[in-house]
Amino acid sequence: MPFDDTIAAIATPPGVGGIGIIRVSGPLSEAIARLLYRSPKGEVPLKSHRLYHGQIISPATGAVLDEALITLMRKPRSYTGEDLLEIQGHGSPLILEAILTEVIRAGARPAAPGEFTRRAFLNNRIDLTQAEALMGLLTARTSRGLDIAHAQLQGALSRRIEAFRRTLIEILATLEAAIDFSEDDGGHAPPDCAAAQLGDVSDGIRELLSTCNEGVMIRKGVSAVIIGRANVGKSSLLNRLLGENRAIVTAIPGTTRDFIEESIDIHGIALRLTDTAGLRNPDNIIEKEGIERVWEKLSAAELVILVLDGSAPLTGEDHDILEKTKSHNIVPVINKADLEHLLNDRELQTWLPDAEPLRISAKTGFGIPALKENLYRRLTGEQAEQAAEIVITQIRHKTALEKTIGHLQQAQASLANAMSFEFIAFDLREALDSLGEIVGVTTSEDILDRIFSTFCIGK
Ligand SMILES: Nc1nc2c(ncn2[C@@H]2O[C@H](COP(=O)(O)OP(=O)(O)OP(=O)(O)O)[C@@H](O)[C@H]2O)c(=O)[nH]1
Ligand SMILES: [Mg+2]
Repeated sequence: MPFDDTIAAIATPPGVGGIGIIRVSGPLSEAIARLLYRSPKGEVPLKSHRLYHGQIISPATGAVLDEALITLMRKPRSYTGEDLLEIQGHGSPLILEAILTEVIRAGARPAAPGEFTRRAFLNNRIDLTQAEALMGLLTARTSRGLDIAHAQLQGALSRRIEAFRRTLIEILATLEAAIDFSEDDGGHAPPDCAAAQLGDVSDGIRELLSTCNEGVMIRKGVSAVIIGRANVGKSSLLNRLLGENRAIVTAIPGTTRDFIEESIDIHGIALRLTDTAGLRNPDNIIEKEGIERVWEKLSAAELVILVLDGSAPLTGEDHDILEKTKSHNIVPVINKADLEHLLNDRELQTWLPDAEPLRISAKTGFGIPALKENLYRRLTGEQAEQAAEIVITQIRHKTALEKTIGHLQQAQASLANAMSFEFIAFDLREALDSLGEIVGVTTSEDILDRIFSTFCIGK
């Protein structure tokens, strides 16, 4: 889809850097390069995909804006599939703004968020899953998240979806031939292999769907709040999980007041941990404020790590916390396992009949690996760690796959009941459309708007 306008943006992050890059894409790219670029050698041919050193000037005044490197990548071999100009200048916000202003004066317009990638998609350089993978690469929180985004960018998910689509198209072709055939002579021969093929596609899609829960967590991370009464060892636990002395730990109850947030990587899931103020009858207004905020934080957390002190009996404060966290997704832990166990397990069991609290020691590290495993299992369900290379990370993909399964079930039922082939063919076409939404063959404008608006400007 050729665009007749030219877009431009600063592609490097705001602030001071070693270099800064301005990207220009569209039919005016070469003209803009010729207008703003001065080579020390005089007139140069501006060959495609070559780096040229020289000056960027203001055409109106002749003033030198920067010493820079420029590359012109002629279509179709460019990121966007259009003529693309990259100007590498010094990473000064003022210089980059000045160059961008001249680029715009020369006829380009400021690019919208994600517009370069949107053009890459619309010019068939990449499909939609690859565009989403680019975003995944930029925002990955763990190395596993990065691996998944890389695989998706390389087309792993697209190839899987395309394989499903090819099989469905094959079945559809067989059915359509059979429809024509039955019109000719009234024969009605159901293709034997269609049911088996449909079953295979459904199984494959279900397998992909089974990765989604974990995939979304890998992409977005999960929030967990550490709560408990004062002095039970919440900050010590945060430090132990992080492997560094991030939070202040003292023997004085009421040490922590503000939230302290840090992330840890649990099998590729970024768990955002928040250490909180100990919940008790506050000593003063500062502590009171801290405690009130804990209850607010609790309501937004996906996971609650409830810390109890194993070296003391449960207190009224513990009871209060146990009561208030009943409806939350809690992982109870009994800390200070290195000390004599004075907590009444029976009493605790009446509060937590379904849970088996882990005994840990934030001080010695005892039980910490088991706690991490426990957190991971709590998040992903009982399923084993997904080793799958292709992991679904977008709810958008999940929804489309579920719709596909629905249509396939319908088609399978029609086939089993020897319904007319037209019915089966109808459902197969619907299934194909749903699969097509994932890669972008059949995706509406507003979905594209939603996807690309999450990108940064210049991407
Ligand atoms: N023996 C032992 N002491 C611990 C353990 N964990 C924490 N402590 C001690 O318990 C005291 C309180 O620890 P913190 O980590 O500050 O406890 P907290 O729950 O964050 O306390 P507040 O911020 O006041 O609510 C400190 O003296 C720690 O050294 C443990 O596993 N074993
Ligand atoms: Mg603390």
